[in-house]
Amino acid sequence: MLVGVLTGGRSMGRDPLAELAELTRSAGAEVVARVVQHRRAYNPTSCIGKGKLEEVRQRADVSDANVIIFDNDLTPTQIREIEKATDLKVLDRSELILDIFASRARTHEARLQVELAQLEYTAPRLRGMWTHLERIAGAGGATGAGAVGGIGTRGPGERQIEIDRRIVGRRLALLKRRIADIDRRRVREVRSRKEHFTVSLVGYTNAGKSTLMNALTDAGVLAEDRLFATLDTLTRRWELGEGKHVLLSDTVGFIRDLPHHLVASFRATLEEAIHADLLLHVADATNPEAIGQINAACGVLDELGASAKPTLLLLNKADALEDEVLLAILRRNHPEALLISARKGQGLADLRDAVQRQMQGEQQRMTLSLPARDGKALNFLERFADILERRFEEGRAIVEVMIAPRMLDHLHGIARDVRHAD
Ligand SMILES: Nc1nc2c(ncn2[C@@H]2O[C@H](COP(=O)(O)OP(=O)(O)OP(=O)(O)O)[C@@H](O)[C@H]2O)c(=O)[nH]1
Ligand SMILES: [Mg+2]
Repeated sequence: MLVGVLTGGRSMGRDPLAELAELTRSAGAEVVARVVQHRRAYNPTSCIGKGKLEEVRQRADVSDANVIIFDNDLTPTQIREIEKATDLKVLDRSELILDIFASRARTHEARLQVELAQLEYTAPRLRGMWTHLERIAGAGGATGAGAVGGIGTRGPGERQIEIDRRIVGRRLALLKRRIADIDRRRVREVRSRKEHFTVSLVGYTNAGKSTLMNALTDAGVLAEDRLFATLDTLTRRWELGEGKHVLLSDTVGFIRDLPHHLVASFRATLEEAIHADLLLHVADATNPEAIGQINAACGVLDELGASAKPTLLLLNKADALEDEVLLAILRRNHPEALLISARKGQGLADLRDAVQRQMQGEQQRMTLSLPARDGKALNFLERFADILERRFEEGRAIVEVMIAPRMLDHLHGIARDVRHAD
């Protein structure tokens, strides 16, 4: 059973619980009932009002629901109150997202990241429970587990609290260490691709990133109509023609109000996107919430420190567009955006041109002189720069090239004797 509380000015489009229903379906559950309440503010003790809580209890009973999912995040007190009143398990939106991530995590890295996010999210709740237990245990006069109380206040419950707290603390520290290792390895890996132009697919979950990845490369990644189908990062060569290529990465999707811990935990996975030369922001132009989703994705990029990257917006699913008005608004807000269909291959030639222009945009014209025998360096120029003219003089190759500053740095790294001849 889904419950949504619409507070103050928060309007959530036509169907306020559409996304929560999608998340629920993606988690493998079936929605049997929905309740929406308009309130000025959340009720601090039970989120919804007292009368509404009774209605929720009755509706849940009639529809045979076995879990209640709230569209907003709940405090430990609110969860306790609602569970007490309804006798059902209560989840909030963040927990539901974390649950989907946990069930989807396949790689070792993703599993560690999800566990960290889950522990970080639940630890304060456990703490809430602990203080509750502490109050019971400490009724004899002590005020906390660590306080020096009178005889008899250090009951078994209290000892358990300390043990649990230490176990969670140790596990958190271990996970953080392991993830830090992965982070460092990722950074090295990403840096080692410096001589390639890297492009990352980013955007709201279910926008069609993986479908586009498959259309552009032969990655064969899983693409399906579920939220968070992709949880890790995959990188493949994308041949642009004329011997040019870029490295294209597909990664985990974004969602509005992404649990903060999840963003932090998935930094390693998102490393590729953070360091890409170009971001392709994929948006589902058929979704009534497209505008909000584009803004939410921009918000996450901002949080990751990647909002200043060169970005190209792709309005995807052009083959299934129905809402002319929405499209007109999207085009007016983002005149530079490309309209594509990853499924039908529509607009992909334009996309390729745009990426090529972006690649060339950073190139500068210059004349270089290097030893004619340095096959490695000449080969590098053939692959990663545009050679306009080439001649040989006294054992040296004089080449006029269009080359990106990054590539020039790399050339200096692999060739011993490169001189600027202009
Ligand atoms: N009609 C239509 N459907 C599309 C298009 N591109 C993707 N889809 C569908 O949209 C759904 C989601 O596609 P994915 O490629 O898995 O989306 P994603 O952005 O990778 O999603 P996550 O990995 O979950 O973040 C799938 O059912 C796709 O078949 C398109 O151009 N047109
Ligand atoms: Mg995907």
